[in-house]
Amino acid sequence: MSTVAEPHVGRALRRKEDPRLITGRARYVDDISLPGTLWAAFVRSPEAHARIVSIDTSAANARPGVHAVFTGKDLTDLGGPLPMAWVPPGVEVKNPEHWPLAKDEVKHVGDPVAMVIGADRYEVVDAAECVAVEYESLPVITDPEAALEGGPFVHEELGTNKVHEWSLAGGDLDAGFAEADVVVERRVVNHRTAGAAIEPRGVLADYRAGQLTLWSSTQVPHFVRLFTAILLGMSEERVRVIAPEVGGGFGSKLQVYGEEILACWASRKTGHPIKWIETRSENMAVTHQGRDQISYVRMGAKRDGTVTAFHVKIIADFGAYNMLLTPLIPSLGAFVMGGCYKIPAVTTDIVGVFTNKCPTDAIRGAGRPEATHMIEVTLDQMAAELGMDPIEIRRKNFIPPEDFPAAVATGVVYDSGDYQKTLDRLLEHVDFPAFRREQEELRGKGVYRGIGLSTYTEICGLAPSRITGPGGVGVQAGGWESAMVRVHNTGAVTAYTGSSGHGQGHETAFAQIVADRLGVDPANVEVLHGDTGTGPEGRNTYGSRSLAVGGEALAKCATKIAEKAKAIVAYQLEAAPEDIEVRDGQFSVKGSPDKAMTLADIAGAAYLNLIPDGMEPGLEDTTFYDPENFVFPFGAHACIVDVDADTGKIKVERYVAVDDCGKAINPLLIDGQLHGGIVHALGQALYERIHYDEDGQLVTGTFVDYALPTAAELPSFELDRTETPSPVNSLGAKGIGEAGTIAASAAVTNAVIDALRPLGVTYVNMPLSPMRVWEAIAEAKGASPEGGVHA
Ligand code: MCN
Repeated sequence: MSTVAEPHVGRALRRKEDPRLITGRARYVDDISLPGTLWAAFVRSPEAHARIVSIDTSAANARPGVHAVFTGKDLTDLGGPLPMAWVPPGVEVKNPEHWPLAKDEVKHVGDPVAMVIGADRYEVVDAAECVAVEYESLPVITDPEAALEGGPFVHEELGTNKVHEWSLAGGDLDAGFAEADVVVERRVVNHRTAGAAIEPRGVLADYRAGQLTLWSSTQVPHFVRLFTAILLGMSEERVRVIAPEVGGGFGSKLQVYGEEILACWASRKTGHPIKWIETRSENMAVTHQGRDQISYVRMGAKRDGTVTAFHVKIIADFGAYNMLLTPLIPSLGAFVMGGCYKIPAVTTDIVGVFTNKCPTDAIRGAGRPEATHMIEVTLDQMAAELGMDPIEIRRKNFIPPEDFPAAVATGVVYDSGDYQKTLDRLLEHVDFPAFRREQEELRGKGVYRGIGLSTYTEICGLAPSRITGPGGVGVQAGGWESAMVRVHNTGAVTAYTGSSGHGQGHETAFAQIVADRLGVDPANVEVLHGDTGTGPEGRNTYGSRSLAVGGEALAKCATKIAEKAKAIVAYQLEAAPEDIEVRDGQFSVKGSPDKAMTLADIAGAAYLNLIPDGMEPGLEDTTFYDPENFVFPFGAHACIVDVDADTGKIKVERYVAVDDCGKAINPLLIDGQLHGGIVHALGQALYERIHYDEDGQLVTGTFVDYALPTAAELPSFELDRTETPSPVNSLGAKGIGEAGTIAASAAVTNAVIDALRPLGVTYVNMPLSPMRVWEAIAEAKGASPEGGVHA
């Protein structure tokens, strides 16, 4: 008796991409060499705000091997400044020109003023140091709240530092607060972070015979192609952008960078391929940064813990310019500002501000970690105020499972959810009553142990054009994804996706999806991505969209092929197409497993035209998929910390996470994404901080000052999953790429506050550095000699 093979979807297959990555066989931009390549180096501003009085390039030009030195004044044939693609209807967004080489003024440290082109990688760096730039210093502003009050202005001609105002309101806020017995207000700081990918950015541009090829370490090759074509005045199909192996992006490579445009422009100008590889120092100073929000939050609740209203005012520090999506980022959080709770009135008011710092834009989570931090930390504050257990206040307010699909106050419809279930599962791993007993005992010994929860939901699968289009996501608003599946004569399959993975493992999970539909082994499915020249138009990778949108596009495409294959098999074996099933790696007739064809047999028939009359030969297809809705993953995380009350040092003892991303395609990939995501957020909360001094100088510009966590700092995470399928796509899947980052900063912050309550600490903002925590303890002692708990 034949055993039916298990589907590949749902299995923890090892990553197909890993052998080449861990044996040094992968090809990054810096591994690619073209004959005749010239190197680029940039002269960057040491000043945070200054007028460019003069630039003397003569000494640099005179150096051996230097071919050219370009400044902003040379960019006369560039089609315009760098793009900003969020144009929400009815909202005025101030968008001063942002040229890839500053023309008259520099606005932040690292703003490029000249580009040196030469034959040797190291020579150009030396030559860049010979470019003499005379600056006239201008006043600097780095504090976003002060910047809103008045000058100095980053862009003097605007007469303000305010970029825009944007609000999302649902429900009657006044009524909600009027109904509340208790109102909690806090100032929540979400400090600035770096993407800090392992591979810094890099570009290699080759313009020849009217065709341009750009290799770039980017998450978004199709966006880069579009804007490169526009700015260079080229027809888009003449531009090919290839993202070869990309060593991580974490949002920081969701951008159209000046260096990409300049390399292309200079290649056309000089007739040589142009290459530039970012240094780590440049990466820290000029690759876009993230977060940097100061928020004033207000939550109202009844005595029994029912939350009646939530109001958030966000001051978002955009740095010196708008980049591709800068003003959109805080808005992404607004859609889920009610979290997984049934809050009748939720309002988010956002104001964007220019300061003399590197611009901010999407960093993993992009607006949603900030929103979750606000809700989850404030909910704990409310619980403390009401003398309620943090678990109970959550249970009280969860949207119940029977409400799904659930229309929430912010206007979006959560696709599916069972928040109670993930929390219950979490509590199977973490015995709260036992923890409280242990905590009490330890306090007696002077050990301050705390536990923090974060029960979150997020919005991802960024796509639905019907929503993102009217929302103003610029020229590339169409939020669909494309897929192409080609079955070769041999029965091997090539699957192309318009998403552009850069560490997530698409080649493995997407192969599993296609394999199941076509009855082949995932090893025989090669997944191609990241090259605008090899497949249809695409929308790339960000916003945890690739699986739910790109994976579904591939599923649909493979299903079309399977349908055609069934028709061919039916014709060949004289059966009805509806009687053909994919089983045990073959297309067989139901009830007669011996009457079967392999995919290779079917492809052979398709290419030899041994197919029904009127059917097109060949076995390949293309699909564009635009979902009806976003998807809303969720989960319950708990963090346990010990805080050294003498030094403020925090040790994470345990981190337990139960997540639900709908149907799991590959649990191993999901765990990997969660590991990275949780580390990202714990890193921000505990160690990482981009800090500028009052003069706009970057203080944390190296990995010595910008402390990325390592395995030594953190415990092994304990992960579990529930599966609540999404009704939005046939896979039932939601995204997971950002979930850990979205959940974790609140869990650790709540844990630290929980640990320090006996010392009188009731609230503390990130970064939870030893100094900050020690100060919070000292302040609490000073404010309350008895060490009581403050409201
Ligand atoms: N997956 C799965 N089953 C699901 C959901 C996802 O097996 N139900 C798998 C997917 O097949 C994919 C991975 O998990 O291999 C993540 O899928 P998805 O949630 O769709 O997210 P994206 O692939 O769109 O990745 C984007 C997301 C973002 S926005 C950032 S930022 C980020 C991240 O993923 N940057 C990363 N993860 C990263 N991981 C690495 N290694 N490097 C980065 O730069």
